Amino acid sequence: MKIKNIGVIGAGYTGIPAAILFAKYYDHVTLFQRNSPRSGYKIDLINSGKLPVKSNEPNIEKMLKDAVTKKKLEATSDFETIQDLDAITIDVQTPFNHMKETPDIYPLLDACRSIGENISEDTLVVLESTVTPGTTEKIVANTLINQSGFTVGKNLFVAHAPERVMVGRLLKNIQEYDRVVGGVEPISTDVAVELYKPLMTKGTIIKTTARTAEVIKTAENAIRDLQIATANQLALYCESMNVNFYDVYNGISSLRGDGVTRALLLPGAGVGGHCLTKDSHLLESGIENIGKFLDFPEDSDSLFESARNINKFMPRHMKNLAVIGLKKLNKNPKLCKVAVLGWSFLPDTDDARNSPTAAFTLISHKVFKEIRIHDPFEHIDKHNTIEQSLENVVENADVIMLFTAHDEYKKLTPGYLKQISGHSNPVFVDGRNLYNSTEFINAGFVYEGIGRGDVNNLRVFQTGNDTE
Ligand code: SAJ
Repeated sequence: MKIKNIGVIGAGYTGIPAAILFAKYYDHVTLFQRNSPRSGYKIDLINSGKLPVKSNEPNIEKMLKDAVTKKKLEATSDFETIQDLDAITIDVQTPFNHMKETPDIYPLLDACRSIGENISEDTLVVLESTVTPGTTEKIVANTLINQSGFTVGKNLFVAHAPERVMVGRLLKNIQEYDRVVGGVEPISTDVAVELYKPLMTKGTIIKTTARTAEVIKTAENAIRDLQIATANQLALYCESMNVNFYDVYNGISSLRGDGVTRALLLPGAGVGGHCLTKDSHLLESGIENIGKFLDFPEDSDSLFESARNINKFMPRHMKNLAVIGLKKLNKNPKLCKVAVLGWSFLPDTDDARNSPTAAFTLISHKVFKEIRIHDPFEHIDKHNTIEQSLENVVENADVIMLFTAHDEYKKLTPGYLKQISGHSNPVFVDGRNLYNSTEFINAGFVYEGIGRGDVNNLRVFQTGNDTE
């Protein structure tokens, strides 16, 4: 089957780079976007060559503009044009409804129905979004079969090829990372492999089944969440035993040899983002979805649930460190002002999905007199005001807390922070081990750092009479 015209459903972080790259190697790409109040604006923006998602990746917007100018890429909300396509990828969001403990499959179902109503014979449909194992067979293939009357493997081909795009590395990853491609049956796998082959500059294609591809994707993020949780749990132990986590980290990392590895990641103020906070839940809901029998005690938390709980605890630990620091100064937290540095969930991006800082403010607004939040990027949040003037946020702050290691925070000195706080002994809580604790302590700060059991319990150095 010759693939010439491609459709991508969903103009988001994964759909847009996919469409841009398909436009480079195929005749034409149609990027479908619901004309919804929240996202409909993207259609005109993309058709004017403008990127609706922030990316500091070089030349991605230029590639979009070129594709649009050459009429190789067009955004639309008209799903009827699907009938003219040879291949379609689905890149809609697949949120996890934490209240109901189930994946929210409505956006995916809506996309499958739109495709099923308009699809022509011999079309390939590939799900790129991250989903619960079993979804490609049970939701995507079944919906398309029921709506189109086609037969998978004969005049309809269905596969899962999970995206591995990362903030700031959207195009690079698609071309250079290995790509897992799994059909709901073998012919669909082969047809889907042909779609991705031209895009792979360095990466190779790993052929498998749709279900295995779903487990690979959700598990690779569940395992990363687990690795971070290991670091966070160990950091809490180090604080308790007056040990520096980073000394332990270096010691453990020295254990190297044939086949010996210890992939320890870093502790921090919390785990945010759209991937790690949901993918272990998606993985485990696969047991419910297609699992036959699970020989594991029903009443005990899985390893991945425990990891989620440890990572979700870290914003609370940040609050506790702030309160501990204030107590050392005999200050009542309810009379104190807190300055938070960082709202984005990762450094140097405006992406704040599942921000650990949001989790912190949720549990802290009744603990302190006032909480002000700074971030170098512009953020709109319905519950919090995020300011871009550092002086205004830190002015008169009893506590300064670092949540996100943005580049621009690296140049801040204890002297400068102390001067704009106006206090002779402010508390500093370092949530990302960004600073030199000794410099802060010698400048009169009460320093509390994640994993810093070696310095968190030092007595306060008084620099002159404390005016508070
Ligand atoms: N974090 C830590 N300690 C670490 C690493 C991260 O606390 O050692 C925190 C970060 O501060 C952030 C959260 O975890 O709040 C998530 O960080 P992340 O680096 O995992 O970034 P994500 O959420 O964008 O994860 C994505 C994933 N990519 C895809 O799903 C396609 C993940 O598979 C990648 O490994 C990750 O990017 C990456 O390595 O950049």
